[in-house]
Amino acid sequence: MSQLDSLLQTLWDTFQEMNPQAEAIHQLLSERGETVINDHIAFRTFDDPRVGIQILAKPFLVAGYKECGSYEFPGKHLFAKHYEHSDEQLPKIFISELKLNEMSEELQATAKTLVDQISSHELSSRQLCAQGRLWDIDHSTYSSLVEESEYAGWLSAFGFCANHFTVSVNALKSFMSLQELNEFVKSNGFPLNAMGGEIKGSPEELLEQSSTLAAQMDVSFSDGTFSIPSCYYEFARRYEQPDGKIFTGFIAKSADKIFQSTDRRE
Ligand code: OOG
Ligand code: NI
Repeated sequence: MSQLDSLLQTLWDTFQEMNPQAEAIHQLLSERGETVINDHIAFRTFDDPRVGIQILAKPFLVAGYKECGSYEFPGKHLFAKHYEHSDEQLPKIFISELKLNEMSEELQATAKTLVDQISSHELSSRQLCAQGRLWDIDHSTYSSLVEESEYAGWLSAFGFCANHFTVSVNALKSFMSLQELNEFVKSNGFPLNAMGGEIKGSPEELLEQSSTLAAQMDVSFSDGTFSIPSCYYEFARRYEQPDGKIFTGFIAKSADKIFQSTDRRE
């Protein structure tokens, strides 16, 4: 098994543990005779140069991935890049980072204390993106982060892991549309993120996406265990460009709503 294959396997195993719903949906699709191909995998980080996008991207670049698109999310203070491999069976990689200098002094200071706790050994690990949470944090610190930025809160609780895997709807044989897959997912008891409509994007935009709402997970903080939103599963259908090639990028307006799949719900 190549280093990349084993990294992808580790990320998938951790993701399934964090979101048993994804495992269940994957299983249901397999039982229908589908072979699930991942369209992309997404990661989150801070733009601190010790852990920024470039650092998380390392194992993918080493494995031959190339940087392709970049995206801005002004309302959420996020920046993102995506990477592609010439082997189209390999998932695209989407990595976003929180622009710390646009955040409050308190949030910046907290982020620094979290990153300061990562050992130099861990920082130099080529596979930082799969190391999980490398710091201690208490629930009240998480709560103050999440008040300012849901993204910062999520990252502080889970650290470095796949935030979601994404089923390629194009590769499914028994679903004619994303709508049909959404109905299948919902009828099996898994609610979808309805923010901005269940389907984000359109055939004209060359990408349609939907996602489950992140599963609640018990997370241990230094002052106790609390149930908070963890990872989600995404579904993406891509369309051909006028030149006949399939669109491989992302749509910032849609992604902006997909991020909200990990928001807290009352
Ligand atoms: C990423 C959200 C954006 C997409 O496919 O547009 C995204 C995240 O939640 O970290 O994955
Ligand atoms: Ni995604």
